[in-house]
Amino acid sequence: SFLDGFKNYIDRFELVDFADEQLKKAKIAVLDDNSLELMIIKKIFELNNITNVDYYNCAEELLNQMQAYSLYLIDFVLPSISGEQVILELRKKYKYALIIAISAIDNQKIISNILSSGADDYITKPFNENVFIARLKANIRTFLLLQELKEKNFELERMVKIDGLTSLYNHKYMYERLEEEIQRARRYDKKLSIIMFDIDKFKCINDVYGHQFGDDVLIKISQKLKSEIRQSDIAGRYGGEEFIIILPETGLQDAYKLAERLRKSISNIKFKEKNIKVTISGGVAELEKENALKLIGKSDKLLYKAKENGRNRIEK
Ligand code: GH3
Ligand code: MG
Ligand code: MG
Ligand code: MG
Repeated sequence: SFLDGFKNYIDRFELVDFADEQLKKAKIAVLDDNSLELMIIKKIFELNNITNVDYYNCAEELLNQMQAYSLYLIDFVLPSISGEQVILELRKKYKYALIIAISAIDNQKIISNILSSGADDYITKPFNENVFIARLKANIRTFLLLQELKEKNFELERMVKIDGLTSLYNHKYMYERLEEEIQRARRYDKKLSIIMFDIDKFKCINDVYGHQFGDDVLIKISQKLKSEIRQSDIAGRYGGEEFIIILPETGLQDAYKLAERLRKSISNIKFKEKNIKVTISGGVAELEKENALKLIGKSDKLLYKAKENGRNRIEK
């Protein structure tokens, strides 16, 4: 693809050079039934040091081979199958390929068909070498910008639901997800439990060993948490040093077992340099008739009961 060495290409000046480089590296397929036309294109590419190109004079041959190209140049007027058909087929298979049609000049009907078939652009014959190459580069630039926006958007979507320190889900996500999971549990008549836990005497840990060490404790506990739960369980950082786990299709007893296992394994975490033991207290609640807020309240009350009963324990 055109994504090699991807960085901040919203900078349009850098983008020009990068698109030039990408065109030289790209895997390109050219389809034209006229071998003279193919030779002309080959000549233009060679003069511009663009060498990673395969040439096809038969549409079926291109469509039947397995490898994907970054850029397709497709002659629109072909003997056995329409260029439109070829482009539609390619587009179905390669959503993110750049597809550019080649067509004879001045045929408005053909040009409108080309663009409607899903081609990204068209270049008219006879070719002017400079226009031909410039047109390809311009298309690659647009393509790269779109790729970058897509990547950024993906990262933003991740950021709004993930806690930056621990990489667990954040409060907002956990609350919304709990509402969804409750609906799902009701709809399919399944059990659902949650575990809420809080680090014991965490203020002391911060005060004695420093805030930085406190952050490390939060990270280590989160890693342990992730390694102990199943794929279908959902773990989040609900507040400063408070965590919540949603356990779909899990009843109170199994949730309690998991919470106990977690409590023990967290108390066994070794912290380099500091020979300390960090413990948690937790509350486990199973869904009955309540909504998300009430279910969280139920586990929170049990968590405080665990604190009252001496900490380093789970209540259900
Ligand atoms: P308890 O056993 O009753 O839970 O005592 P505790 O000291 O853990 O409870 P408290 O709520 O008094 O203290 C929580 C502390 O967690 C206070 C706050 O400074 C600390 N904290 C919250 N978020 C963070 C964080 O992101 N990093 C660090 N290092 N500390 C945090
Ligand atoms: Mg032709
Ligand atoms: Mg605490
Ligand atoms: Mg707390």
